[in-house]
Amino acid sequence: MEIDVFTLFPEWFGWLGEQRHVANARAGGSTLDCVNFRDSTTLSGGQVDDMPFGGGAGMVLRVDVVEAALRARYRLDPVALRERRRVIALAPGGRLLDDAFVDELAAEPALTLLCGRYEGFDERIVEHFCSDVVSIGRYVLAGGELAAMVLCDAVLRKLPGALGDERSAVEESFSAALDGNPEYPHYTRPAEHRGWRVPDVLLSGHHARIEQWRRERSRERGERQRAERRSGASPAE
Ligand code: 6GU
Repeated sequence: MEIDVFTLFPEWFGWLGEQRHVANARAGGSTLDCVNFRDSTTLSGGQVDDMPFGGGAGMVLRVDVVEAALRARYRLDPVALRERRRVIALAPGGRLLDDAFVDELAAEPALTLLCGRYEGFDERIVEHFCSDVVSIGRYVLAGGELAAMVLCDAVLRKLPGALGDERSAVEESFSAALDGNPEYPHYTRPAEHRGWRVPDVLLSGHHARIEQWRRERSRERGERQRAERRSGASPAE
């Protein structure tokens, strides 16, 4: 997997690169590179954004600046780029990232992530250069960088060898192995703390019963989540 992140704050991604699963993914041949929009802008003073036509608060990332950055990186008209690799704008109104979408992206050979700041992107960037617009939730962040890091974290940990133990990414929350339900509860030592006991079945050594207990707890949690959504605790997607 080759991931290029276009941002005004490439140094923020240093932290992400230090995470073990990201380092493991890199050791396995994946790349995570950052490109600063400012490095290729032809505007004076490193300008990358401008005031919105029609008025309003905030600044908008310019289409010519993004075009120059994509051209410099790929030596290609960016209109043709999205036929070759997923080009993803991070924006709060985009397609919600969930486990199935993460799997879809993890199967791609290459991703390009565009992080907007301020009021976001000139719409022509999305319309002509992007294959997708992705959001990590129905709330607004000050910029796309944290969302891009969330996406990279979630995608890179799915790659073979990223996690120490290959089973970790198979039977986990929202995976097909758990029918899309959240993960079952985990316990470790001590077996009792302040009278709070670990469920006996987990100490029994009886693998079939443990498996059945975990599936039941996972299904229960899923049912509770769905009931909460129906009752308006959070909107159904
Ligand atoms: Cl992808 N960007 C911004 N700015 N805010 C968000 C988001 C993305 N996803 C949720 N909120």
